[in-house]
Parts: sequence; structure tokens; C-alpha cells
Amino acid sequence: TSDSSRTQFLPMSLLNILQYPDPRLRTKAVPITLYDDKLHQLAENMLETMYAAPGIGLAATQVDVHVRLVVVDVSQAKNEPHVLVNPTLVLHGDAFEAEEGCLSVPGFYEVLHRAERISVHALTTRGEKQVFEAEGLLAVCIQHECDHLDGKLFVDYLSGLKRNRIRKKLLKQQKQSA
Ligand code: QAP
Ligand code: CO
Repeated sequence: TSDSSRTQFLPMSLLNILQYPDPRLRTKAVPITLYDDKLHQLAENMLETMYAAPGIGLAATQVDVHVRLVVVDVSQAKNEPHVLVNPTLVLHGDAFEAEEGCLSVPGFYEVLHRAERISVHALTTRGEKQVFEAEGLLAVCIQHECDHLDGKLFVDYLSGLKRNRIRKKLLKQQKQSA
């Protein structure tokens, strides 16, 4: 078989998602400088892991790979994936209230304030520039995922009391399932 067919048929695989309060979720991710098949495969595996969960966004930090890569898809049909390498955001618009969850904080949802509209500047896994505008749930989800790359979680925006309650419940669950 040729190299290209081998690449094409590489099986995807589900990745393990770190759970809060795992300290590895606090790692600051480094910029990506190499646009190779390994990066492309990581993005594919992250998409598959996100769709299987099911979720609408996943950052590389959450699968213990500390590079600046996020995947999101907020479409109903799950056919509008965005793969963002080294994303930077410009926030616009008024504060927008939305209920957020996180695959690393299973079972907990809270209403937060985020920018309603954003400009997204990023690269593709092939190193090509992409710039687009996002609003509503897509804008919220991209802001949430970009926070992960800086070691920040949605629970950090909550009161210490709420955050501690979530931390204790998740630690208890993790001990029981270990
Ligand atoms: C971030 O989160 C997000 O608790 C992506 O038991 C979420 O995909 C941004 C999930 C909402 C904005 C709004 C959470 C799945 C998925 C859970 C997710 C759970 C199972 C979360
Ligand atoms: Co998250």
C-alpha cells in the first residue's frame, strides 16, 4: 500500500479526558510550530473523542497534550467542525449569558458571562491562516476552549463556595470509580 492510503486509513482513537481537579488541567499550552501528520491525527482523534462524549468543544489540554489546539462543533448535525491551531481572539459585543459545562467537569453546569461576538484568528493543522467571526454559542464555546489552553476552567469564574462543592463531589466520584 502507498503512504497516502496508509495515512487515510489510520484508525482514529478515543483519548482519555482529564477530570477536574487534576492539576494537569492547569498547564499552559505551548504554541504549535510543526504542521505534520501527527498534529492532523491528534485533531482527528480529539474530534472523535468530542463527538463520542458527546460534547461541543475540546482542548488539547483536556487530553493531556499541552499544545495550543482546540476543536469545536456546535452544529445540530455535528458536521461543522472547527479545528483551531494557535487561536487568538478579539472580543466584541456585550456580555452574553450562557449555561456552560465542560467534559472535564462532568455533571455540572453554570450560567456565565462571555463576549457575545468574537473575531477568531488561528491556523489550520496544515499551517494555513484562518480568520472568522463567531457569535452566540459558537463564540462562547471557543472562549471556553481557549481558556483551557491557559490552564483556566469555567469553575474559576464561580464563587469559591460553588467551586469547592464541585471539586469535592468530583473527587469523591473519582475515588469511588478508582
Ligand atoms: C464547552 O463542553 C461548552 O457535564 C464544551 O456530563 C459547553 O462539550 C461551552 C458534557 C457548553 C459552552 C456551553 C458535559 C458532556 C459536554 C457534561 C462540553 C457531561 C457530558 C461538555
Ligand atoms: Co471545558
